[in-house]
Amino acid sequence: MELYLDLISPPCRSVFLFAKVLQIPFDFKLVKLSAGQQYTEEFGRISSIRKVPVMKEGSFILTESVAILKFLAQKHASSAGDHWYPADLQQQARVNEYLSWQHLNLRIHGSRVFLLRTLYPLIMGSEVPEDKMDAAVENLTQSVNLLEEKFLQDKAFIVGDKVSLADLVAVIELMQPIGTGLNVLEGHPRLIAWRERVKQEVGKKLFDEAHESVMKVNSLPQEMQRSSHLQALIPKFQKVFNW
Ligand SMILES: N[C@@H](CCC(=O)N[C@@H](CS)C(=O)NCC(=O)O)C(=O)O
Repeated sequence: MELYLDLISPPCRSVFLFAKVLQIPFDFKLVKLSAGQQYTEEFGRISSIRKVPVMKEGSFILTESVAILKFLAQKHASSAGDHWYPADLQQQARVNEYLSWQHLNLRIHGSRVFLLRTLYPLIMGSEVPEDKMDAAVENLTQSVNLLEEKFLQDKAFIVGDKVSLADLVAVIELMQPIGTGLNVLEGHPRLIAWRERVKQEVGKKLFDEAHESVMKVNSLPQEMQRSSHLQALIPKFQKVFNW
């Protein structure tokens, strides 16, 4: 199996961590987003969507992190255990409920805060407008509150007493704004304790290794500034901020 990844990306980290936890051997194919490698001809042949993660098994190519995670969970259920993506219909529906919700909530708002706090000035050539930043942080705060009140509640994990794909995907998304220095878990002791439980399930060392680049993301603009491709990449990256 080949996985096309850049660990600065939350969906890539979830796929990377899950493959590692399941001990599935794979070739790590780095697609360095800050160098624009998603736009190369070579990567275009793997995925016309030009986003990571992508999984390739022989001639079978799969995009979309959630589809990849479910595929791996179901394929390896006999060795990995059933809890990551339960066969029980109601429990599976709870995992799906979270995975469906997160795309337009924690994922999108966490990414926006991340991009505004890291790349906006470099790409747009100006400081982040205050109202844009305030709105992004406010939306993210609402998502974090819903994660706690609707999805986690007083349970150990989102589905109950066992960790599932929902927890993994939620925690790696939360780490994106946290990497920029915005502690979105402040004042949320239940979420802090839950994140520790999820880390424990994944393995703390592995979890921290996967988050190395996002935890030093504040050096990303300087790193990009040194790239000889920056001027060509700026118009492509500017589209990201047209929301
Ligand atoms: N829905 C997709 C989202 C993937 C995605 O947005 N990947 C981003 C990194 S987090 C990417 O590759 N962006 C490159 C680009 O837009 O140029 C998934 O869950 O796999």
